[in-house]
Amino acid sequence: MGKTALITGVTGQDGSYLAELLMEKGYTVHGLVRRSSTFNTERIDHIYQDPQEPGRKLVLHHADLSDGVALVNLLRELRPDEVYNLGAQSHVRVSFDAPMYTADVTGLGTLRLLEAIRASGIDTRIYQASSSEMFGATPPPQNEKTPFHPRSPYGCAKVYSYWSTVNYREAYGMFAVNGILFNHESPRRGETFVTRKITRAGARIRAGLQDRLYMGNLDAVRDWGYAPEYVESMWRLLQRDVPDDYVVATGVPATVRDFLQAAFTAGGLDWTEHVLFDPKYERPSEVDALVGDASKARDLLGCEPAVRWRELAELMVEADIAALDAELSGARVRIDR
Ligand code: NAP
Ligand code: F7E
Repeated sequence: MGKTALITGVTGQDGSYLAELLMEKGYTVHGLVRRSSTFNTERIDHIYQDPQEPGRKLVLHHADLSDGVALVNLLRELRPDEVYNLGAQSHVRVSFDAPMYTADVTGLGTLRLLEAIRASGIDTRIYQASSSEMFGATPPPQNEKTPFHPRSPYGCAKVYSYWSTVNYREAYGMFAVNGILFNHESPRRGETFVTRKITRAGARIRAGLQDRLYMGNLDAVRDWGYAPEYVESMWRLLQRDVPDDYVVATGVPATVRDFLQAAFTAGGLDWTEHVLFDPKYERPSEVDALVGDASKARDLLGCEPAVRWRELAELMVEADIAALDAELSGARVRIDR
């Protein structure tokens, strides 16, 4: 019998890659989907299986991280071997506009899930999607021993979730682990995160559909990796004999300006002719620099991300150009990278 996994946030960037990976490994994957008035399954449409299909490997369930009772019921019914908690209000800028909602879903949502596991009495392993945003103002390089100093409601909510996960491990002996992942991107990245905003705009400017791109702080330093490689690390974290927390990162810094220049150059454009500043995209408190020291994950898990930020910029621009060409020619666009 193959293993069973439950993924919260299965419709997100990481959830979609993780579902693919686990299905390839023979898992039956259950995905938690929140109700929406429009379809929100675009990233997993290519692996979707109809309920009538015999022996299907991907099963979707309507629930929400704000609904603790639904989580208990789901866990009791499914009894998964592994739970990946990827669901979150994950946008840092938006978390300043919706701090309570972010605290509820990104912070308390994790506690609800941990309690649901405890209340349902099942024996399962849980992965918590912790974030480099927890380090915030603490200068790089950041590793598992670096003190947290979050700079946004999102960062604060993730710190709460991190410590709740550690607490359930210590208090109840639960196999609960934190992956402290630095920024990771892909052609499936949400359109309002900086990398995708840049590569999508590059494709549209190249096609003559827009001329300007308004942006915030170009001096911020990030450590950008490739999402499909990072979801492999999530799985590896749950296969260890002993539960523990790990940083996952490339260790290679770049500014937003570096990424912008690389992406626009790959699209045959000069970014200085198109980019304008709009303070609307600045944050009330910024995280200036995140650069990870992932030596523990490299030594103990064998995680060594290969794709660096420049290659990532190029592959994301290429994907956005191809998607736009397909859209303009009326072909159905499939996000399969
Ligand atoms: P994402 O693309 O924004 O996906 C977030 C997922 O959470 C989506 O499936 C979303 O559903 C779901 N969600 C939102 N609110 C929910 C709720 N109330 N109940 C249940 N599900 C809800 O994020 P991602 O980039 O894949 O990141 C995955 C996780 O890793 C997140 O927890 C994020 O905070 C964390 N993380 C991300 C990065 C990164 O660089 N990508 C780095 C460190 C940590 P809809 O599709 O319906 O919106
Ligand atoms: O911003 C600057 C912005 O929104 C990166 C999430 O996945 O990674 C992500 O959080 C940087 C910031 O990602 C614009 O000020 C400039 O310094 O792409 P981002 P993030 O805030 O780093 C962490 C690890 C997570 O856990 C989060 O879930 O880019 N920036 N101009 C801009 N950012 C945006 N979004 N838009 C701009 O126009």
